[in-house]
Amino acid sequence: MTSELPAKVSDIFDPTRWRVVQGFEDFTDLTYHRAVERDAGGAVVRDLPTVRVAFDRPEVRNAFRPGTVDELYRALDHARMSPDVATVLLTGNGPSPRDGGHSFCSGGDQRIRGRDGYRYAEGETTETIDPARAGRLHILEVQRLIRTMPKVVIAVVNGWAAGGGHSLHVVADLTIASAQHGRFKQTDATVGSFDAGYGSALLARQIGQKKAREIFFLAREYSAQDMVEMGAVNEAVDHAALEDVALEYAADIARQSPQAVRMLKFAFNLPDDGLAGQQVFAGEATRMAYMTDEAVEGKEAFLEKRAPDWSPFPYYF
Ligand code: S0N
Repeated sequence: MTSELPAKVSDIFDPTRWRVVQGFEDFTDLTYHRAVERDAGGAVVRDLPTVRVAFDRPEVRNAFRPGTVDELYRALDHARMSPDVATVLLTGNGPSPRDGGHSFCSGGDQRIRGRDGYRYAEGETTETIDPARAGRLHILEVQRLIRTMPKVVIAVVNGWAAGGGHSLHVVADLTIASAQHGRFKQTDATVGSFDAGYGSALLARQIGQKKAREIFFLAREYSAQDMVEMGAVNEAVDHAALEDVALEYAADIARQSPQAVRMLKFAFNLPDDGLAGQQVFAGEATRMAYMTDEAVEGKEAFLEKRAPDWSPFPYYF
């Protein structure tokens, strides 16, 4: 396997612990890495079950534009479909080369927000924008993917989590934040937008109605420790150790049964996700049922054009 080290993409990124995921070289707004174990010579000896997806626009506090969201969806969907990936670390590269500012994600790029939604490029107008793309809030598709993917998604908040970036940390399964640079601010209402889905309602489930309303209505700044105390962040850790701690979380997750973890994730989601949550949970239950002799008997009876024999299968356990 390769011994080539990836480029250092952030101040706390340790290139010896990662390799670039092949097939995503066209990314401009994100980086996508796979955790690895290397031997003493630096050669990769094995992949670990963790990936790192990072916003890579630190000069604008890692704001996302539509192309960023496209890339984010592609990386997360690749992680979703990779059978040997248990955990996704979602984070931000940086700090900013312009002013040294640290950021996880500052939400939608306000420079390209138009009356009819986000434009794909600066300079696009109402007349030139592709009507199929105008007004798309497809960050919400990413939120749903994070919510329904059968993996644990950890928001590794290395700096500002603002606006739609704040909502991404809310929808992630776990959040670890830099004690020094992790900062949280829900600016949606300040700029005339509002995440009326997971970003607000799920936050209220997590920390209570009064605190969630305070965060949205007052748009104040909160530290990582404030968020730990509210129950919105699992742990505030020393900035330099943030990604090491995230990898320790991932190692603990990898020690658990994959099936148990995904059933638990879907069970945690279910009460807040209504019928959509029930569908995701039930889909897994059906998949597991297909592996039983009882379900096989139903299928085989159909193919053999006979009545199924349910007699070996109890009505009570
Ligand atoms: C993050 C903040 C608090 C950091 O402040 P700080 O450290 O003082 O840095 P700045 O000097 O402000 O920023 C440094 C440079 O980065 C640019 N920049 C920062 N954030 C953005 C951004 N989001 N878009 C574009 N540029 C950004 C600054 O302009 C500056 O560049 P220069 O020096 O050239 O001026 C602070 O930066 C801040 O408050 N940022 C804005 C945060 C914000 O309001 N985000 C948008 C909130 N809304 C959404 O995210 C909506 C998301 C969405 O798609 C959605 C989802 C659900 C429902 C609806 C929607 C919807 O679209 O409405």
